[in-house]
Amino acid sequence: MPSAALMTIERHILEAQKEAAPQATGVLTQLLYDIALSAKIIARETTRAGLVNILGSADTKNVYGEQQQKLDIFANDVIFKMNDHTGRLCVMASEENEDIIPIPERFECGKYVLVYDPLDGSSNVDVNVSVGTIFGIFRKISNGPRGALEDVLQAGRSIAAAGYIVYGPSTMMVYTVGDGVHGFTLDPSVGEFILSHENIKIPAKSKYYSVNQGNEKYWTPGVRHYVKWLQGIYGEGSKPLSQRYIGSLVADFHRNMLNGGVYVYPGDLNDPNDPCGKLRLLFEAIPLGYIAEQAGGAASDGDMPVLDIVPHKLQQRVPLFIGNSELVNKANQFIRDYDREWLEIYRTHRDQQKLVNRE
Ligand code: AHM
Ligand code: MG
Repeated sequence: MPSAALMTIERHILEAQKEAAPQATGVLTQLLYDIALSAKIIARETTRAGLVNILGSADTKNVYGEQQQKLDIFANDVIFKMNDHTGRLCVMASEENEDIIPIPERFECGKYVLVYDPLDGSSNVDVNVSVGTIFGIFRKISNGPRGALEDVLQAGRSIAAAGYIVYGPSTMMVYTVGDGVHGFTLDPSVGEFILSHENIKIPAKSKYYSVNQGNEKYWTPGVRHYVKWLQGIYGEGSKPLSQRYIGSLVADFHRNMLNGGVYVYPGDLNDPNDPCGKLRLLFEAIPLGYIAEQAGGAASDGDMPVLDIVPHKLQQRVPLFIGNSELVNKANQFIRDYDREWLEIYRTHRDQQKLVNRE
């Protein structure tokens, strides 16, 4: 067994898989390694972003009507091209694409499904602030020879692996296959991700909460009370948590997972037709929710664990409370106590899948 300093991500994934599933064929291992390789290529571009003409918005908007950055398109492309021909995947879905991304007919289909947000928080690139990639891997469940929408719209409980890459002062990749959460730091001198954070656990004692306080006027009463509670305004003997908000979910989540805390992007009642907040269930909340649970934390939409929600569409949005489980449970409690009106409206949006199935 090599010392931790020599443990590359490839070796770690391989050894973890051998232990967890000795009969495994190694496909998941190779798939994770392909993602690590994509991450290195994206990292090379994010660190050079100020030097080449890749900054600034492209002339396209993404499926949410947001202006895309050129690096979004680049990262989206790298991940697709690294994975379209390997025979490991049957279908992909990206936050930047409106529909599922089929594997081109000329390539073989495999047994896994990849969902990803290629460059989360990409508006931060222009100002040289951390961004990230988020991914989740499911198993194919449809019967046809190629992958289908059904393979992508799976509840988080059936996820096989998840991870993220944070492009910060150094590049880190964090992943789980259900046996804890492990973090690797890219050593640019050798071009390898080296194990730097083994078996990460969210600290029991929290330091931080992260929320966009600028949205306060849209918050529901439950969220207002909850944030006041985090600020220690209700006493209860605890000192206030510090507020930290980068506006890059991966970076905010990463800090809170290592140092203790909770990230909050709530739903609101600004528009009753859109009570779900900003973040995406499939591309952001489910993969990070799986990591949070594996690290001993929790992830909720304010009502139930995000991993138990069955997505009914690719672009489904969801409120997100993620991090230390005590702080996440407290959010659920405030919402239950103060937000009946919001909950009723929100649940009808979230539970469309169940309604469709009942018809
Ligand atoms: P994106 O996927 O379009 O980059 O948006 C997601 C990002 C998250 O990384 C971040 O936490 C959040 O949006 C910030 O939103 P806001 O500016 O509303 O606080
Ligand atoms: Mg995103």
